[in-house]
Amino acid sequence: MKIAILGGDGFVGWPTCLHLSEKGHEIHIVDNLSRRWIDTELGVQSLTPMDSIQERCRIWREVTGRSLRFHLLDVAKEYERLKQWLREHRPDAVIHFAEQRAAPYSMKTDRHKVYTVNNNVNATHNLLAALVETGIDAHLIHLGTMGVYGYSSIGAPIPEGYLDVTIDTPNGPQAQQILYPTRPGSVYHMTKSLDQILFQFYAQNDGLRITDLHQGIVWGTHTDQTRRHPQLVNRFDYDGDYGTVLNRFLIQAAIGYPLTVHGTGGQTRAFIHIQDSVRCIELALGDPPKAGDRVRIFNQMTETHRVRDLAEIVSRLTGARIAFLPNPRKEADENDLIVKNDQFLALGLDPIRLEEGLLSEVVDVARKFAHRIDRSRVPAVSAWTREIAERLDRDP
Ligand code: NAD
Ligand code: USQ
Repeated sequence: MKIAILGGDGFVGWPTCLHLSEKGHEIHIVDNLSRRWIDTELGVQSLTPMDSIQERCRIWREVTGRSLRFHLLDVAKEYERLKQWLREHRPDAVIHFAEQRAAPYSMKTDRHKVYTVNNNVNATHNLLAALVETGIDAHLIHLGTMGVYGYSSIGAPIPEGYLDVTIDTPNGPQAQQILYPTRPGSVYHMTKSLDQILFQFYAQNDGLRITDLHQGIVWGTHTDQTRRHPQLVNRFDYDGDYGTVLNRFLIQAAIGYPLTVHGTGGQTRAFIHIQDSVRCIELALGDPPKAGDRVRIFNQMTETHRVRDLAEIVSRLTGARIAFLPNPRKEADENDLIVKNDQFLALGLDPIRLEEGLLSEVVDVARKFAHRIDRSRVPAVSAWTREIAERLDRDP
């Protein structure tokens, strides 16, 4: 297949490009490199030393003989160029990662909120409108988030996207399936909730074939392909805005920084290893919906953990100390989380468990590159509300 990978220079995008290229697909990376610019804005860098995208593609060709083509394009701002690009290349599938993905970055200031909404909603809508306009019947796979469901404890498993409800009508009760009600916890998560409505409309109105992957927090660094050459290494974010919780705990342990648990650490979240994330995308690619089908939604996660339990696991492995800090976010202190992921298991996913991979991440990655860590960038300082910001100022 000819596959366009929007956001293919990012943390999940890059290993996906390599994995699908190795499977023999023709890969086109479309990215505006905004993530690299945001590193510059924040004064941080990936834990792992990343080469330019052009150099990464050159090395992949040298190692495997396969080519990856890179196209510098802003999917949110350059609608006409995007349409032209699609007309010219006519991909069989489009994988859409091209959004601003950090909740803390999306909550930093009003400017960051506006940027995140403009970038994410326009990127998704531009793509949908351009697919309809060009008449390209590509399978669109979008990376969404488990966070659209919200994290209140309801005691029942979260289904894969749709909820069975019964509505009382004058003619008696009517059974319906509706999109699971969204309850986003940040401006970033809100944009993913808006994406869902855009997908629903374009699938129903224009017959676009869409798969939305509601992904949990991705941890780890390497996949089989990124291991093949030091210059193919994946990015690894550890700073207070982009670093996700488990990857942050791993580097904190490596540099003797107390593990930064927000609040009581009773927040339960869904997780998936980067290798499984890439594999799930391949599985979804091989099982496209038909025109006229509703949006297919998969929960792309393999296990759930409470934040303080993760800290304890990392502490047991490494001897790191745990610090319970005031929470900069507005979120439930404690929640349960039960998630259905039957569809990927049925397609053959054999998940990598946390216990299998953690030690090698600490030793091979976090400790190897520990000298590149700027300790001053570790604290999470983006506050969800003015009141929380004032409280953190008084009691950092
Ligand atoms: P990332 O920030 O590392 O990568 C996103 C890529 O998209 C970057 O290379 C960036 O330059 C590019 N991009 C952003 N806006 C663009 C635009 N307007 N035009 C072109 N390119 C643009 O993020 P990631 O961690 O690889 O996440 C990829 C996707 O998966 C995101 O949509 C995210 O919401 C979702 N996701 C990520 C995680 C996670 O833990 N990392 C978990 C669940 C879902
Ligand atoms: N947390 C800590 N300490 C830290 C960092 C985070 O206790 O040092 C806590 C947070 O308060 C939160 C939880 O850990 O309760 C998860 O935070 P996170 O930064 O790891 O994850 P999140 O903000 O939810 O976002 C990440 C990705 C996002 C993706 C989402 C999937 O950045 O792109 O959509 O995970 S999910 O969480 O399932 O919605």
